[in-house]
Amino acid sequence: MTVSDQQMANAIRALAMDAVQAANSGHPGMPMGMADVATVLYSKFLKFDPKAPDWADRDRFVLSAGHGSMFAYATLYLTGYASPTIDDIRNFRQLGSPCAGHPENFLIDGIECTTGPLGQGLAMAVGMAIAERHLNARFGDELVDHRTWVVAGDGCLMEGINHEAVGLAGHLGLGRLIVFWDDNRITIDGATDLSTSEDIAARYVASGWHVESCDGHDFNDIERAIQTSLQDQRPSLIACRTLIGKGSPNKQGTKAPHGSPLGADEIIATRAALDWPYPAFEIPEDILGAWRATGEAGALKHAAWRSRLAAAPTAAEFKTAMAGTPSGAWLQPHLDGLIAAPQKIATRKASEIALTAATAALPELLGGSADLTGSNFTRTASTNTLDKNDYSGRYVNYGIREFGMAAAMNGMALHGGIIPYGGTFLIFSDYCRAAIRLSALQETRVIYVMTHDSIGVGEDGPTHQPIEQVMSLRLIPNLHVYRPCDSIETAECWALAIESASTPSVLALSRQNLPQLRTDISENFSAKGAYKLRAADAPRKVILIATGSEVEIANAVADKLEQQGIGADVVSMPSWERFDAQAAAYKSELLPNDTLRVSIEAGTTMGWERYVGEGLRIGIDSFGASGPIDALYDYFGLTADKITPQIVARLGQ
Ligand SMILES: Cc1ncc(C[n+]2csc(CCOP(=O)(O)OP(=O)(O)O)c2C)c(N)n1
Ligand SMILES: [Mg+2]
Repeated sequence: MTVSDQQMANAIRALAMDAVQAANSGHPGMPMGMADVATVLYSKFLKFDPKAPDWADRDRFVLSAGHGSMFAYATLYLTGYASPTIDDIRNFRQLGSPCAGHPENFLIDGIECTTGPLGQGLAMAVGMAIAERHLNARFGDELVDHRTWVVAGDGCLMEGINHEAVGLAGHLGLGRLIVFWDDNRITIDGATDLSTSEDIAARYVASGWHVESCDGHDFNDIERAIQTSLQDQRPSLIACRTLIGKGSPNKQGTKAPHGSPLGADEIIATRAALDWPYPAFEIPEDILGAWRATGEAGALKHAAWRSRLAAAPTAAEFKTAMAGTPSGAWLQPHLDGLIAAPQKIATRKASEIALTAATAALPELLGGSADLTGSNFTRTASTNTLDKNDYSGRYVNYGIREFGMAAAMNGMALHGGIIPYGGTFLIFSDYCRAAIRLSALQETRVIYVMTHDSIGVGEDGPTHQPIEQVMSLRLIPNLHVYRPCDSIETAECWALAIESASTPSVLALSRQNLPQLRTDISENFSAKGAYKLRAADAPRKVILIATGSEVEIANAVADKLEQQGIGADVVSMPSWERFDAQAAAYKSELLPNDTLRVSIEAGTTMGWERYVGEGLRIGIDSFGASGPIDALYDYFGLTADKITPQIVARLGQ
């Protein structure tokens, strides 16, 4: 007997309701509602090879409605990926199971990105679609020719980031991006008309999208909507009218199945309604066989692609790009040039000249800025504009969309073949913090170029002066926060950010000019996170620890102390995270407990206890103020004249 689409879809429904019931936690409604769409997508359209989840030219599938994670686990299992296994699904949401509450890219190969924070999945998919077009422009249809598919819920479309992502995708004409909207008109609190009256289709059309709608429970209609979308040059939104929890006779279409198990009785009723008499976690062989067969077409395409790659003149270049192991050879000649002609420049300017060298050497670097190109200095001679007329460009004008930019960069990094970097003011890191957090969690190599990193911004005033941002970014695990003090450290930090394949980086860069303090380039000292930039002359009584623009001030303080016969080391600490990772002996030698330690950073002092203990913490614990830079540094006490007496007084106690 041939297996029907309905039976295939019901296999997803059964796995979803049974796994959530077993865990006594989870979201059965979304996978049950979208099971029919999943069946059409996987059996007729998605290009995938379950045996090769990392095949570079696979279609990307993003479950933006990450709470419906059983949708992803069920489809991956049914189509025959090695992970998850049926036992993993039995252990849904249990500690150690790759079938975590929300899909996590680092737990399962077939999961393209980590989703759950609503809206970000779709926004990452925009980045994946940019990456696909860019690499297609670079390597041609032979090697890069795939689509990006998304399942998003009402929540994903309601979030603010959706406006940024949709605006960007429409502007860039990303026609290979197809979003299924699970138009079930239900969210947690109840019907969507409790909170929205928006004409979503009209908004998408106005943003340059093609919009289609279908009955999400009619296989033919779903197929028709997809076919129509494939013909359109614009990105597509397919509004799939569905019932949340479809199949559950007493709960479908209500808020009940959104985030709770159906319950034992309702599961019995649902089995009867679906004509699914099989025990929990048992998929009849013929139905499983039909699902496994959906991967066969992709496997053939994969084999053909491999032959094309083998014959392609650009094969080596393609493999290099996808491997993500960029050469660091650009750094040394760049440093040699800086030493030969020291410059007093802002670290944002130092970043530009480092980037000029790096982007010339590394075609994987793809930059952009959230409308602050002329301030972030993120564009170089090697990075032409990427737009819908020319995807070969390497510079995206993201517009004033910090969150959208950050999420898109996550998508590009996850896609592979690209090392994305993007600029904004450090103060607006808060606008994209949720995506920075996902960079760190997902282990993506995204480089955030965040300039105007302190009160050094000057006249723009407290709205534009970061106080707590540097410190708060240091709180995020697996994020490297760099605050380099001069052009040498800036280049070193860029090199570290580029080579850190599974850690995102923030480069906090000054607006104001800073002297080149480093003379020794025998080693990338920034890699240690902190190092002795200058050793005490007189017997050492104090260790000054500073970052970024305040290293210059620490140097001036050391001069004054030495004049009084007080020896002072100056430690530059461009990265806490890297310093923390050093051996205990290195750390205790650089910052011994028995010496007065003083931190100097133009930002919140909370946290510096970690390195100075009971010592002095010089910083700013209020908002900034509007005024010329020198007046501000004086007003906030960040001058050698104001810091030195405090140290002398402390030593005299
Ligand atoms: C940014 C964010 N805010 C809130 C939540 C909590 N949350 C999870 S699902 C959900 C409702 C989503 O509704 P919808 O997308 O329509 O999903 P459905 O109920 O249809 O499955 C909410 C508020 C979240 N995961 N992410
Ligand atoms: Mg909904």
